[in-house]
Amino acid sequence: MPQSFDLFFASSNQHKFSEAKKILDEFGINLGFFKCNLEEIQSDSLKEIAKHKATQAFDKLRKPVIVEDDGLFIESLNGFPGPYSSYVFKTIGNKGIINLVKQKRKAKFVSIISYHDKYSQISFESKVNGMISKKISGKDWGYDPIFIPSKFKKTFAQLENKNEISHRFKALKKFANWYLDN
Ligand code: ITT
Repeated sequence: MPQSFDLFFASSNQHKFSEAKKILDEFGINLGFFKCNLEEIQSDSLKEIAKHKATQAFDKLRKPVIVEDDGLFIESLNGFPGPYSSYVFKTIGNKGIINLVKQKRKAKFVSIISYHDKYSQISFESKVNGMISKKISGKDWGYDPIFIPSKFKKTFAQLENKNEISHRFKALKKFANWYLDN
């Protein structure tokens, strides 16, 4: 029997979907994967990028959908790579970031979740503060091997409980509370 989903997560990134699915399962929300490449507009605002991705995803799918836009903001680099995190990861990667960050290592990971259905569009934002590690440590996915959340000594890639403390978890929790209320 085909599975019925409450809503879909539109993304090209399997890691993001897998984490989001586990998180929303805990809220009793059954998330399906709509694997696709969404165009990212150039903007200083993650929220504007996420909203644009949500509109595109809904236009393609015509079903309730969420998208997520993330950014790693490094304080000593005036917030770089921020909204350009995806491009910077593909070009200079974690090694390049480590080479750029010398003394001041403070950073934050931000997540925007944008929901879109026939009637509405709404976005939720959350962040996790932390720092850029001195070396690449742990499992290879995105910036996880170089981001150490505050109050921890290990990178996201080394932590068992990333999914309980991450930017994604916090933004999805806000979304789930709204979704279940509506
Ligand atoms: P979409 O198709 O959903 O846009 P994406 O991989 O381009 O997928 P983003 O623009 O939201 O996703 O992410 C910006 C970059 O940050 C990208 O290189 C991601 O791999 C990385 N990233 C996002 N969340 C992450 C996380 O929890 N841990 C490590 N890296 C992450």
